[in-house]
Amino acid sequence: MDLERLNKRIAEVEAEVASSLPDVTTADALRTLDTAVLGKKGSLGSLLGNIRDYPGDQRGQVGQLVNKAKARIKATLDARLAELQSADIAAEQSQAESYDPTLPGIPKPMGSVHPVTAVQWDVERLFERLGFTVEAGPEMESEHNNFEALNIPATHPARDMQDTFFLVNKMVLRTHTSPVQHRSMKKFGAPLRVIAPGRCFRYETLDASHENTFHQIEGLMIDENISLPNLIALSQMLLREVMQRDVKLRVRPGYFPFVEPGIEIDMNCEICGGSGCPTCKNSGWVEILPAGMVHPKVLAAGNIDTEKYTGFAFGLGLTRLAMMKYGIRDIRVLNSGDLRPIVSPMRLGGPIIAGEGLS
Ligand code: FA5
Repeated sequence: MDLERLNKRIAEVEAEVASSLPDVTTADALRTLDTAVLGKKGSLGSLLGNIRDYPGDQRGQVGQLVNKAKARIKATLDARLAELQSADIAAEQSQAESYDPTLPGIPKPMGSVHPVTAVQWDVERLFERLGFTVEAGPEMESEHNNFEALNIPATHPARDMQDTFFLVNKMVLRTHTSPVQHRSMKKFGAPLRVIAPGRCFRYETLDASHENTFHQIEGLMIDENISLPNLIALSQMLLREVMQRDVKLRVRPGYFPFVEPGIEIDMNCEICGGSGCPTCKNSGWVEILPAGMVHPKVLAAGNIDTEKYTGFAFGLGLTRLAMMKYGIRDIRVLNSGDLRPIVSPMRLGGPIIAGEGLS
């Protein structure tokens, strides 16, 4: 290429750059153009690659022509880059100026506590005030702790009272929280005040008041001179604390191999006020708090001195109590994933939230 053609080619490259610049709107695109023109293999950069083809006395001139053109193009590209950057800053500024900090925020829905948890907390608060500790036992329990330690040997007909999910290796899904009685006696000895909330599992036919997965709270108090009236007084206190008013109770004899004597404390059905409904199986009463004086065999299995100590135990039906407190007619709502929040405890005369759909 002679010098005249070289000059022409340089002018062409500069014209191409000038015409493509308006379409270059990002720094990345500008870098691509820079490489395509000024890079070693670029439209201008490559002109220096042929410098050896020129006679020796022209090579200096060729170098100068190309390098000066390079400097001009580089200056043009830098100016475009500055333009793009200041446009970006302006865009950011105008976005920032359009932000109005006085506008109200986007409200996020609040989570709420499950009714069973809320009642569990009520019960825990009361018992902690009375000097009880809160224990937890495992949901997967040994047959021994779930039955034998509670005076229910393998052949005892009482095993049929609780439909059990049997696992392998002599383990079961605990059918009640009573195994925590045995665990606590062994762990703490006497005197002892403990409650143990937790999930229980039974192979049940489901209805408005029976679930296969439900919650109980076990209570156990062992000391000298503990008697049944202590238990009944505490039960009244417990239900008053949760319901925030006096509740009509009924006490009747009950049979559980791990207590002697055993009682059943029922509460007036809060759903129907006692007139009868599917939740209370038309009896007007809900079984809520079976209890009794701990059987000496159970105390002995927990290494408690039966000459010195007596104790009472109860197994509060926590899920049913939550139904009574919040006017939930059907127990199945509680495991259904229904996210409606608790509004307020029920007052006789009408539930505030309800498992209306299922009742
Ligand atoms: C027991 O489970 C005994 N362990 C309670 C006990 C403890 C008695 C200590 C004496 C001393 P029961 O099977 O009745 O007893 O259950 C206790 C409470 O759990 C019942 O009154 C009821 O409120 C609740 N309950 C029982 N089965 C279910 C179920 N399938 N769904 C919902 N709640 C249930």
